[in-house]
Amino acid sequence: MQSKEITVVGLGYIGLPTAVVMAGAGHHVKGYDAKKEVCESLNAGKIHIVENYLQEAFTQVRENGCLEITEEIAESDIYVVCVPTPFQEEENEKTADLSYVESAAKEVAKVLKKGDLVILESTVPPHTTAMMTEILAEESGLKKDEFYTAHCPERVLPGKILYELKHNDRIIGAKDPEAAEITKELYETFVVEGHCYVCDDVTAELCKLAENTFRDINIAYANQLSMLCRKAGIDVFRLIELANKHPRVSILTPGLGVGGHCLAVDPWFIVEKYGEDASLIRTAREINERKPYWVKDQILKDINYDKEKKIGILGMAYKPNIDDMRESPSLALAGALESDGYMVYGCEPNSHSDTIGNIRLLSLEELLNSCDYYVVALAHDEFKSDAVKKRIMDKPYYDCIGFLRG
Ligand code: SAJ
Repeated sequence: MQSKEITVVGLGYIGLPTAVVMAGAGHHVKGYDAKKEVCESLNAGKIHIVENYLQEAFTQVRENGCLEITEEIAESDIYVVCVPTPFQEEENEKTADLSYVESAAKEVAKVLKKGDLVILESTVPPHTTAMMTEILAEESGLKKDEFYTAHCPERVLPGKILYELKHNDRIIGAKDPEAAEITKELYETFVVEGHCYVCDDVTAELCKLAENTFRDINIAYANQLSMLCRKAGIDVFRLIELANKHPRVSILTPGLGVGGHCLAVDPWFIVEKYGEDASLIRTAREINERKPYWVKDQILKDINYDKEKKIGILGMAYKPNIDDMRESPSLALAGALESDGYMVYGCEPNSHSDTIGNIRLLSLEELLNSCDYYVVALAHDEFKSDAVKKRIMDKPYYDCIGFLRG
């Protein structure tokens, strides 16, 4: 495929690295974000997220002139939509908030021409690609068969995004097989190791949700085991280690809960569509959501409900060695302790803030010096030295992740 004019809509954790990788593959990429401050920071040469090797790769494609940052959606042949799809909560039901997809489609429609291709990368409930196609047609005045649309859900792991963008297999779904083929050709220009598989749009939408739900259910199982083992008075980490010696068993690791914008969100998109038929998926989500509150109860028993005790949480992000705190179970735990009147502090070496909501953040040294009880939530590199582990074990603690074992 020759080099293309591509506009990437949304320059967050997925859109920015995708724009950089596409530009690195020789396409002329125009990155657009609705947040002015994001465009300003990028135009000043500085990326606004923490991701390994991304700053260097960004600087390189900017210097080569392959990536422009624009404050309006620029006209192109191909549009790649990478906007957030959080959930919204109404009457205890969680449903996908598709407002960003809708407004991105309306913006793209303003510049859409015959023969253009619009690819949706955001994780979405089934039938959203069809909805996006409707909006594009309505707003642009083009007929649905005068432009192409496809869904190619992102599948990359934060921390390894640049590597995984080039090495992971991709699933490309479109109602029109020609649209899927054109999208496949485009992705094959930068997916150097993985394969691109084509299918219809709804299969691609559900495939992405099924992947993250698989992981969420497996972790829910591990979290449920951790609660049972506490009752049984045995070490869940040893139990899982031994169970995993079986050639067909691979239980994941229990933790304080499941966070992030993917596993903690995507299963709800299936529950939203299929209700009771998705009861296992709902139950797993509920177990993982409840876990920080269960841990809170264990901590309170340990400190004998003493409100004079200072509780320090090691790790506030949603997983190790990143700064992303979306849906972080550490925030749920801290918030619950704080609203019950307990003194709680966090330590997050990847954040430069002094507070998160009402929770004060301390340096590792300050937290280890001032708290009476520690909660080990994440295995950040900064916590891994023997000296730090020893200082944690000198006081009472709750180790959610088996960090201090052996
Ligand atoms: N976690 C555990 N135990 C484990 C593994 C993870 O408690 O054994 C927790 C983590 O601490 C974290 C949460 O699960 O709170 C999610 O972390 P993760 O590393 O499993 O996944 P994400 O959310 O960073 O990225 C996932 C990936 N999906 C799968 O592995 C199936 C990634 O490939 C997707 O691209 C990403 O979701 C996404 O954007 O959808």
